Amino acid sequence: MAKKIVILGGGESGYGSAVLAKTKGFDTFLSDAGTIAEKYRLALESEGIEYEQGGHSEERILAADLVVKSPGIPDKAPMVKALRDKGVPIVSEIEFARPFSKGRTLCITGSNGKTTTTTLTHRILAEAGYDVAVGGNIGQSYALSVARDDKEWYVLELSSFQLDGCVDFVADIAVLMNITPDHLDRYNYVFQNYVDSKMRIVRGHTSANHFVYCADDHTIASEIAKLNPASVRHPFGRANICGSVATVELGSQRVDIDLDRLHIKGLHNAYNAMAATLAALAAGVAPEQIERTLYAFEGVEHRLERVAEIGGVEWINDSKATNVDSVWYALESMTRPTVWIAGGTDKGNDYEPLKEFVGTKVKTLVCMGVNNEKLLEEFRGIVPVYNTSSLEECVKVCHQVATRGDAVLLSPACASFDLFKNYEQRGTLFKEKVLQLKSDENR
Ligand code: UMA
Ligand code: ADP
Repeated sequence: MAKKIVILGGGESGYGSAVLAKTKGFDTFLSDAGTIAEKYRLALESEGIEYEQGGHSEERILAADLVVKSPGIPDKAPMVKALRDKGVPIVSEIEFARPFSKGRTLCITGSNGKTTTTTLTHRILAEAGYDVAVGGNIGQSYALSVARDDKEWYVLELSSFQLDGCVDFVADIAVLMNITPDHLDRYNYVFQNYVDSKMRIVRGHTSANHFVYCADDHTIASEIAKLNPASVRHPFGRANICGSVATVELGSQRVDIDLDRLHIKGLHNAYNAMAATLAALAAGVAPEQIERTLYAFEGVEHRLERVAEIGGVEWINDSKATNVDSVWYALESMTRPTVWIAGGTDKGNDYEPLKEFVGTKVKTLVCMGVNNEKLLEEFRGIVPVYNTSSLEECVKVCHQVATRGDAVLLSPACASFDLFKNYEQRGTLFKEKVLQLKSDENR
């Protein structure tokens, strides 16, 4: 009899897992506690995959041989607890899909910089002619790609939630960008639990595996000290940078990255470029090929994205900066006096690290959110602070206070859910408003 697989969650991850399970001949059932988005529901129906929504049929799910859990479902969900009590194995989509793929995996994790580094690394491999797909916490799920069109290489962005459900999965090449507090609600508010999750990126490593990591990150440094020297290690950091050149080496290969020639700016992007370069070298890409892609890469939307220059003021969209650490790097990279837009749904932020830039690089703070009290209290008295509660009002104020030579930077340090659907919508609407302003000014 076919093994019974139950998939919990019917989003991108669950849908991909269900297609893969069905393709591989398992008795497949997908269960979603909420409402399955129409595009996935219709796709499940056309694939002939049995599903339920609006609740979990406990008896049927507890009878599974294996459960594949979507990353957004927390361990404290009652269904997950019941499965654990009964001893039913629960894995992530990444763990489930791995054995069905012939491809090698280049996996990137960290609290910040994952998407930029993943996108850049994928592009380097693709432009070098590799048979490669990108996936994981970005774009199409890994499982769906394995089911439909298995590749020789996968560049995977992995979240801590995805790493949590990995048991035997080994990343052929692992990249760890940094570890700073994030998603602590999923880790009992214990930072070390989150750190342990991120360090799973090197689980099972032997001397056949590569580990690329940022040596400047204190948390990573102390975790490295606890590891057996299993994988081949490739640290990168400020020590690699001399003037405007970052030099990285792997074996006999060397790449001198001219930071002035990169479109992506700032120390954090120097880190991202070094990480992508080392990972690509570990995958066997030639230095000249890496350099070609590095200097052509324009960055990813909503990450320090230049929108327009209006009356000598540069407008920048960094809507994806939803925590304090990412904003620290955004402000660090600013070369003009900056009108900084921050605010949204606060995630228990400690704004202290940002104070070194307020009054120096930041000349004015414009808060944008339903409740800006915490930000107002933190920064009032250091620089002029404005309180706005809509995008329209915010852009209008920024336009009034910014003068020729300034930059206006949307880098919110907060989630977007108070005024927007998600960070993409916040960034897209911001760009629309700025471009509207530009066309009004040109009239
Ligand atoms: N659901 C349940 N029970 C629950 C909670 C949710 O059944 O207790 C159902 C919902 O009703 C919904 C489905 O689960 O239908 C959604 O599952 P999901 O939240 O895991 O989301 P997916 O669409 O499957 O997307 C997930 C990742 N989402 C999260 O980790 C929250 C996507 O990362 C990832 O791209 C995708 O799998 C493919 O692997 C997104 C993300 O926000 C981009 N990631 C976080 C981040 O980057 O900060 C970690
Ligand atoms: P992630 O996928 O981990 O969220 P992104 O590449 O999407 O990372 O970048 C998110 C935000 O973090 C961006 O707004 C950017 O300003 C900042 N950022 C990018 N790379 C780094 C890095 N290496 N270290 C710290 N912050 C970064």
